[in-house]
Formats: sequence, C-alpha cells, structure tokens
Amino acid sequence: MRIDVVTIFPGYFEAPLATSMLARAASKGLVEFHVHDLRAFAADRHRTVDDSPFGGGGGMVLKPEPVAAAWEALDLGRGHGIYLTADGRRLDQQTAARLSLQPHLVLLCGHYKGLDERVRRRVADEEISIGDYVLTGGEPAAAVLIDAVTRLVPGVLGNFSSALEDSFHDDLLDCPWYTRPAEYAGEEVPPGLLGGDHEQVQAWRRRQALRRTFERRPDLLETAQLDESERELIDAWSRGSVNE
Ligand code: JA5
Repeated sequence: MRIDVVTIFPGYFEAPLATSMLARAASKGLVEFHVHDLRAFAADRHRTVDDSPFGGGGGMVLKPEPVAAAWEALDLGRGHGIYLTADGRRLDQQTAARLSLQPHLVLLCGHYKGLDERVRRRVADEEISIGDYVLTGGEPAAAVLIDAVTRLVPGVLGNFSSALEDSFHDDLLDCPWYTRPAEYAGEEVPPGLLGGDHEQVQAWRRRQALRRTFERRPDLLETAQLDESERELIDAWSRGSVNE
C-alpha cells in the first residue's frame, strides 16, 4: 500500500511514521509513506495557500489552486482521495478495514476554516472525521487513520497480536488483561484465568467483554453477534437480577 499525505505541516508526521509498527511496516516494504508540503505548490513567492472567505466573516479558507497543483504534479488522482474534516463520515473499524484494501490512499489535511468547496469535491473520494470534537487541522486525524489502516495491511502485525482478536473485531469491547505478579496491591488475578483450562479462560474473557460493553458501550450490543444465552445474560444484567 502507498499513502500520500498533503499538509501544510509535514513535520507533524515525522515521529508517528518513524515509530514502532508504522516504521517497521515501512522498512519491511509493506507500506510506503510520502508526506508533501502543500506550500511547495503555491504560486507566489510568499507561498500563500489561504485567503479570506467570500461573503466575509473571520478566518481563512485554503485556496483551491495549490491543492489542484499538488494533485497534478504528484499524480495523486489515481489514488483514493480522503479529506479529513469534522463534517466527514465517522471513522470506524469497518471503514479502516475497507480502506486497508486500497492500494493507494491520498490524505488531505485541512486548516483554518477548511478547504474551498470546489476543489474539495474534485479531489476527495470521501470525507472522514475521527470523532465529534474540534481540531486545529486534519493532521492528527490523518495520523489516526494511517495507524488504524496500516495495522490491517497483511504482514504488518506480528503474531503477538492478530487483527482477528482485536477489541471491535466482534463489536465488543476488550476483556480485562492481567500479567505477573499473581497478587498485586492486595488484589489477586481472577481465578478463572489461573487454572490453565483454555475453555474456561475463553468463557471468562467473553463474559468480561460482554459485561464491559454492557456497562460502557451498550449501543454496541444492538449490532453485536450474540447467542441466545448471551442475550439472556444481558437481559438479566439490565433487570439488575445478576451483578457480574
Ligand atoms: C478539523 C480546519 O475528526 C475530527 C476532525 C476535526 C478536524 C478535522 S478532522 N479537520 C479539521 C480541519 O480544520 O481541517
């Protein structure tokens, strides 16, 4: 997979792309990252990329021509264009999985009040938000998207972890995890994890994942794949007739 990023802050991406799993994926040749400075495609000697909005009001809007020039010069139109914006469709695991199948993503980071609407429609195949909060620009959202998508590219995850075992793979939150020591600060590790009975461990983890999802993200239970006994357990929790 190839990922191009177009931004007025290319330096923002240095540490995330040079760290841990993303750096390893790039050094293994599984993914290529190319970060481009939008200002390099400005037409004037001041490298202007923004201007005031028609109709007045505060703030600035990213001009269309530097974006169009970057797309032309870098031949980005063949990739799948994504504009990171608070009014985009919310990023979720299903979207990350779908994007991980694309051979070429092009991420465009907005700034100020955003991008002129006309070039936005021309370069963006889709518009994505990472959540309902305001950012100063699209860079943090692009870094999040790169992480979520890249780890799903075949070969990127080691066998220490598998995308199939992720929290959210089955629409539930993760269970609690424990490591040594078996007693810490007066608290024992739950006995269900200690007997070496793998079936028992799997049952304990599943129930804990259900419980945690019930408590923190009940909305996820609407669409989760649950069997009849799991539905009954959740109904019992809802009635308050079982505690854990
Ligand atoms: C703000 C000019 O998903 C959260 C996001 C907030 C935000 C994004 S994505 N882009 C911008 C932006 O501000 O371009």
